[in-house]
Amino acid sequence: MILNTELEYKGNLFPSKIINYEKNINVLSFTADNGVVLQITVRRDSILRFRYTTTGIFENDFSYAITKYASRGYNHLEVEEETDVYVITTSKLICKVSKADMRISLYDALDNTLICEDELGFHWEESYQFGGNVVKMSKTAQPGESYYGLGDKPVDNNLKGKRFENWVTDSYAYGRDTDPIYKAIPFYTALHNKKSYGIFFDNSFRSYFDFCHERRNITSFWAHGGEMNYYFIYGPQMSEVVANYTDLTGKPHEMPALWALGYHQCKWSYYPESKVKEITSKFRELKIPCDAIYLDIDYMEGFRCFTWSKEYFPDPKRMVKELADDGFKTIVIIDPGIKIDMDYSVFKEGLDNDYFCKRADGPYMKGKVWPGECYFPDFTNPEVREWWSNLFQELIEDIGVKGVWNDMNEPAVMDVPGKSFPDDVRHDYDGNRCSHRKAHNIYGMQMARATYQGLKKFSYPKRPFVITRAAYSGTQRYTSSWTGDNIATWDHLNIANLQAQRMAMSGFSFVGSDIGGFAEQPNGELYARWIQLGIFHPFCRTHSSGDHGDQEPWAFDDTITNVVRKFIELRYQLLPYLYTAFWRNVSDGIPILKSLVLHDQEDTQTHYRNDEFVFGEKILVCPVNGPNQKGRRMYFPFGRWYNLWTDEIVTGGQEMWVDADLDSMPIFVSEGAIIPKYPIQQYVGEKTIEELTLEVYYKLGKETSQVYEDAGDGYDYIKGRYSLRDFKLTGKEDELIIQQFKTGKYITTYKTFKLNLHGLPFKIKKIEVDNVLIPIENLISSSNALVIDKEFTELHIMA
Ligand code: MIG
Repeated sequence: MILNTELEYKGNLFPSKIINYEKNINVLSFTADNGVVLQITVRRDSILRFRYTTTGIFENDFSYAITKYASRGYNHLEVEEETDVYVITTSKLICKVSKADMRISLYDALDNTLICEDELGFHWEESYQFGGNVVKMSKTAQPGESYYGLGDKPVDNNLKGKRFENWVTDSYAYGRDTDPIYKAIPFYTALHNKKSYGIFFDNSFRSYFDFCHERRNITSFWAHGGEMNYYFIYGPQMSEVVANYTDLTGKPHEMPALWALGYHQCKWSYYPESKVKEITSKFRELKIPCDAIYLDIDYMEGFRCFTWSKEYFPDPKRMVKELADDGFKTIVIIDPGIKIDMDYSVFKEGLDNDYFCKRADGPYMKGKVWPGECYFPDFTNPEVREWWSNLFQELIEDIGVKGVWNDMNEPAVMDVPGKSFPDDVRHDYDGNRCSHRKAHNIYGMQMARATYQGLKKFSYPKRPFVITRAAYSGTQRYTSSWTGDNIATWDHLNIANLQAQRMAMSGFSFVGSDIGGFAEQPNGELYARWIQLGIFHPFCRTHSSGDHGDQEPWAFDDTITNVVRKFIELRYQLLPYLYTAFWRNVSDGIPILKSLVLHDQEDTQTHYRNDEFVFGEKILVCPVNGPNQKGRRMYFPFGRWYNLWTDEIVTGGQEMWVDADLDSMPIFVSEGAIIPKYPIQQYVGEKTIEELTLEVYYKLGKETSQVYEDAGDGYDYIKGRYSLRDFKLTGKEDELIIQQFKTGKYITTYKTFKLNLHGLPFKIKKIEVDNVLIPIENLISSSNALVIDKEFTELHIMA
C-alpha cells in the first residue's frame, strides 16, 4: 500500500510556478512550468471544483456521482492578479492560487476569515506498478477543526484523528472501526470557528482520507489513480454544505411510496410459501403493523436470479397477490452473479449479447457466489443496464413484486483474497473504458441504478422501491440502503445509530440497519431497544441471518412483543411527519436525521456527541444503548424540549438524566412544534385517514412547522397534486395563534384536524377560527383537544 508518509516525500512531485492563466467564462486554467494544469470551475458562489492534470491533458470529464440536475450559476465572479497570487472572488468565497507552487487558500468572502488552506497542496507520485499517478492533496487543519461524513464508517461521529480507506467491501460481521466496509462516499464536512465547509473527492479509485492521524495538524486525501478532482463546498452552515453536496450528487429522483416508510420484516430466508404466510398472518393476528415482507436467496431456483423455486414457491403470482390483499408488499433479493448454465435464459442472453465482465486477456470474469460459478453483468455499460432493467418485467408487472433488494454488489466474490474482482477486469464505464481499479467502487451503484430503471418502468404509475448494499456518492438518487451484516450486540446498536446519522450527513438519508443484528442472536431487551432506535431511521427493517433463532417481534416474550408493537405503532402514527422529512430531503437535500453537530454547530458541546440526534426537524431522540437501563444521561441542544411521554419541559444546553424503562425511550419535541399524526394502521392504506391529529407544543414566541402530503404513491405530486401546510405558531402569555398557509392541489381525505394542545400556560376561555368565535364546547377540556375544520387560516386560542 502506498502511504502518504514523510518517508515518501522523496517520491512526491509538485507543480512548479504558474506561467500561464486563462479564463473561459467560469473555468479558470492555471498552467505550471512543469506542465501541471489546475482547472478551477466556479459552479456556484459556494462551490468550486478543482481538477489537476500532470500531463497537460485532462481525461474525458465523466462522473457517475455528479447529477445533471445539479444547480449551477453564481452571482459574482472576479479574478485579479496580484504579485504572488491570483485572487478569485465570488459572493461567498475568496480563493487564492499561489503563483509559486499552485497552493490554494480559501476565505469567507464576507468576513475574510481563513476557511481552508493547502499544506503541500496537490502533489503526486508516479506509479510504475500500475501506470498512472497516485494523486494526493494535503491541507492544514485549522485550530479546533472537526470532521464528519464519509458514508458508512462504523466509528464515532467526529472523524478527527483517524484514517480511512474507500473501497467497497463485503464485510460480514464487521465491527467498530472495521474499514473499509460496504460503501465509498468520499465526502466529508469540516467545522472550525463556527464555519463549515465540505470536500467531495470525486475519484472512484481506491482512495484514502487522513484526518490529523498521521500528522497532528494535517488532513490529506489521495487515490490510487485517476485525477485529483475535488469539489470545495462552502456553508458556512453544515446543513448548507450537506444540502449543496446532495444537490451536486443528486437528491432521490422521486418520493418513496408511503408504504416503504412502514415497517419491513426480513430474514434469510423465509421459505416455503407456508412459512411466509405464517409470518405475515402472525403480524395481523398480533396487530403489529407491517408493510413489507422479504424473500432472500432461497426463493430462487438454485439461486438463479429472476427464477422461482418450484418446490417452495409453486405459484408466486397467487402468493404475492394474497399477501398484497393482506397489505403486504413482497420484496425479493437479486444478486449480480449470473449462474453459468446454458439452459438458463438470463445467462444465455448475457452471453449472446456479450454483457458479462471480462478479464484483461479476454476470458470472462468467473467468480463463485451463491449459485456456484457465475459471470457478472457489466453494469457500467448502458446497454447492459437497459437489458437488466427489462429483466424485471415479469417479476414486477406480472407477478406483482413491489421492491427489489440488491445484495452482493460490491461485487462480492467468494473464496478469493480481496473478496471481489481482480484489478484487471475490464469495464465499459459508459464509454470510458477502464479496469476494475476505477470501476470497483461504482459497480454496485450502477447495478442499483439498472435495477431502479427496471422498477421504475414496470412499477409505473406507482413509485419504485430498491434497496442496495454497495454504494458510491450519488447512489441516493436511485435507491435506499442498509448497513450490511452487523451483529446482535449492544455496541452494534450504537454503530447502527452512528451509521444512520453519518449516511444522512453524507447525502444518503434513506438508510437503516438490520434491526436486532444480522449475525448472532439478540435477547429480547436488545431487540426492543434496537426497534426503538430503528423506528427513527428512515428505513426500518428487521433482518437476521436466521441461523441463530427467530427474530420476529414475537420471538421473545409478551413484554417484548408489547414494547415492539408500541414503537412500531408510534412510527405509523408519525408517518406524515416522516413523509414531510422525506419531502424536504427529496426537494432540498435536507438530511432526514441530523446529528447534533448538524443541528447546532455553534454549540461546541455538539462536536463530539454521538448518541442523540434530531429526527426530521423537531424531534430529538436518544437510544438507550445498554442492558438493564432505567434511563440514561443525554445532552439537550439549546432550546426547550417537551418530553414526549410526560410533557415535562427540559431546557437545553445541558446534559441530563432521562427515565426510560424498557417500554420507553428518551424522545423530546422542540417547543413550538406542530407534529402531524395518522391513526395507527396495520399497513399503509389500511384506513382512510378521517382526521389529522396535530400535536401542538406551546411556545412563548414564534415557530414554523410543515406538513407535506400527497397520494402516497404515483407521480401526480409532480404535477402539483400535493398538499403542503405551513403552520406558523405564535405563543403569547394569554393567547396561542396558529396560522395556516396551504399550497398544492391535492385534496386530503380528512376534513378536520384534531389539535392536542400541550403546555398551554393558561385556561382556555375563547376560541376564534378565521375571526369567528366558536362555541367553547368544541374543546375537549379534559385533554385540551380541539377539533376544527382543516381549511382554517387563522386560529386564536385565548385566555
Ligand atoms: O453471503 O442473501 O448482507 O442481508 O441475508 C450472504 C443472504 C449474502 C448478505 C446480506 C444479507 C443476506 C445474505 N447475503
